Amino acid sequence: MKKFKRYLVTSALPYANGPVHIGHLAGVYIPSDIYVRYLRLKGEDVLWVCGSDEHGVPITIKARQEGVTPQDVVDKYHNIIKNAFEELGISFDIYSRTSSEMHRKTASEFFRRLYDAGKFIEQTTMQYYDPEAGQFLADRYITGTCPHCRNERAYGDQCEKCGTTLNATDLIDPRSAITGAVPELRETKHWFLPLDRYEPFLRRWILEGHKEWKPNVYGQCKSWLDLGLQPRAVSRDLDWGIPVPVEGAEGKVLYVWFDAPIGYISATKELTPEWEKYWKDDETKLVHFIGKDNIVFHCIVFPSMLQAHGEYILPDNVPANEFLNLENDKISTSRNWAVWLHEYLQDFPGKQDVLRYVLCANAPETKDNDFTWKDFQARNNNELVAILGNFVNRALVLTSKYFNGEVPAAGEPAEYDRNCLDEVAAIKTSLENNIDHYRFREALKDAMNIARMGNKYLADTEPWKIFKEDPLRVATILNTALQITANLAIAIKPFMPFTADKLSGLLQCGPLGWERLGSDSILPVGHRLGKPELLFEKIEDDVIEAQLAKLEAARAANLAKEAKVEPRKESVSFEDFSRMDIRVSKVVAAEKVAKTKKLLKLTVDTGIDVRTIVSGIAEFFTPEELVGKQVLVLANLQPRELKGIMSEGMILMAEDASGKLVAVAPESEVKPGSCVR
Ligand code: B3M
Ligand code: ZN
Repeated sequence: MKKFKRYLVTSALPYANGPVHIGHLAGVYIPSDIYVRYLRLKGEDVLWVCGSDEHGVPITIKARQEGVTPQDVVDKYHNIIKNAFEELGISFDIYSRTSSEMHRKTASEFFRRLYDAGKFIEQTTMQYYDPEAGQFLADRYITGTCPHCRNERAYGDQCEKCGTTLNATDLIDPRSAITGAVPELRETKHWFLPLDRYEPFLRRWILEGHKEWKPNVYGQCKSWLDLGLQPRAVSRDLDWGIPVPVEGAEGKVLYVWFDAPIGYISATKELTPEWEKYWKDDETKLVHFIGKDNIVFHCIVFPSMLQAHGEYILPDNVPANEFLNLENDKISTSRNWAVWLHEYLQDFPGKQDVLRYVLCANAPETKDNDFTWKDFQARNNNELVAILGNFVNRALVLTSKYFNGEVPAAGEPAEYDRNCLDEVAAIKTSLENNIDHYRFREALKDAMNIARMGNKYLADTEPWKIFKEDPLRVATILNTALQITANLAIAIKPFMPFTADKLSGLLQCGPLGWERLGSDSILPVGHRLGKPELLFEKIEDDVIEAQLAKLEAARAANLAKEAKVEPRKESVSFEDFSRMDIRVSKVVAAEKVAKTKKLLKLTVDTGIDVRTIVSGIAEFFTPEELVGKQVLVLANLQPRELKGIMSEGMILMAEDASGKLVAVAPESEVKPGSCVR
């Protein structure tokens, strides 16, 4: 591996159109935080930049929905996101935003330089225009019927029902989502980055030069390149964004995916006057942490922009992760199917590291993974409490009990003691190798293996059984266990910084640098330890059930909202169901109930008998059209009196969200009295 002088780490800029959820964390922010904390512990020169992505159509849509300005939207979410990251210990050197003046200036200059050097092509294309709103429509602002699945609510860029990528002009019956008007096609001029011209460079740089990239990243790049690249528009007709800095571009802004990655540069500029060292020197290792949906922008588009510019370095690696699902379903902001970071922090105060641990242990590094609350609970209880917490607690409590909380002097070490301490040094090598190669799950396992080993060591040596007859041996065992504990305080630090600090506090040892990891004598003899305290606590079932109930509520609300249907009712047993006596019946007579608007008095032949049923359907059916019709009747409903008439049963009807009723009947003529089950 090439040795670099310094590091510049970037993490995808979250869209400020909603809060951050566990999918973002597991995919991008937790791995990058681990990576950067590790580099810092090693004393490397590293900068880590991030910020909110505040342009783009989704933000204007959100603003319209909420009746506020786009600036209001980004102000709101920028703050929520920034604060939540901070509380989780995500340790960016700067968390900036793309609505900043510095960014406007940087992105404009970038565009202008490419423009002046003739790196863009200008093209006039036909685009949908809303004559009522007086503006061109972004693809997301056009809805219509999907030509593939006939979904009537498809968008101009995608049908969310069948997942097909669409062009706005593919839609049947297109409508403007702003005014509902029928859009018309009009000419509009845009600037395009001719990606096809960068193909040879990209092939050389990625396909030949970066075979070490993760297979999912390399594979995606290869298939893009093999498909052949097309020029890509870098401007849009929109009134939210960075104005295209050339004459005759009124009403046009930079495409969000053009300006957003430049945000990494703007943020670095804001952070340090020495920013150029990090962006323009080959001895800087640039690493982009992203999710898989951003691969093409970071591996193909942005590098082509950088190449076109000419002064900047290219990323050394782009360790993109796959997606995290939640309880077996795709995480979705619009469907509120997510665990939101700011809500987690409220619901689980002080448990930042539990989330950090679970999301790293279960990170979607090579394939999509699933987060479940049961797994969250199990990992907390069986791993953090039972392994890490338990070992540390035993070592500290025993030392406090037998040696007054002072590190005892070790006698002659047994082979087992030696092996354990040697093992820590071996684990360090593996852990470093894993982090260096972006394998954070494995690295976390390595760190936890130190605790596993410590636990086993105490269980095998049983110091509590031999203290009376051999206190010297116990002194050696506890010295060893405490050295292992101190090693743990270092090894877990990139992953669980809060716990590492707490543990250092319990050990009263101050901050320990990475170079101490693997040492057998971190804590000197006679060193006074703090009072033992538990590092983790068990998470009980009711806490998990409350989270599951929250998700269930989101699911029900979605069903009701999206499909305009009632949420599912509570389960019934088969026995409950079979107690209903539902019969095909025939209406033999019908008349209006006097002085009512809604009621009809029906005489029906249920096959068992001919009876009277009063039904609230007069607004939807005339008596005449009902006579002779087959209907379904709940025949064993307790009779009740309505307007002085005894009603013996109920006619079953389908009712839509608007309250409209439609009769339900067998498809063909069936003998009255036939059962429905
Ligand atoms: N905001 C997309 C996303 O959050 C986008 C990343 C920009 S990184 C320059 O998935
Ligand atoms: Zn479709």
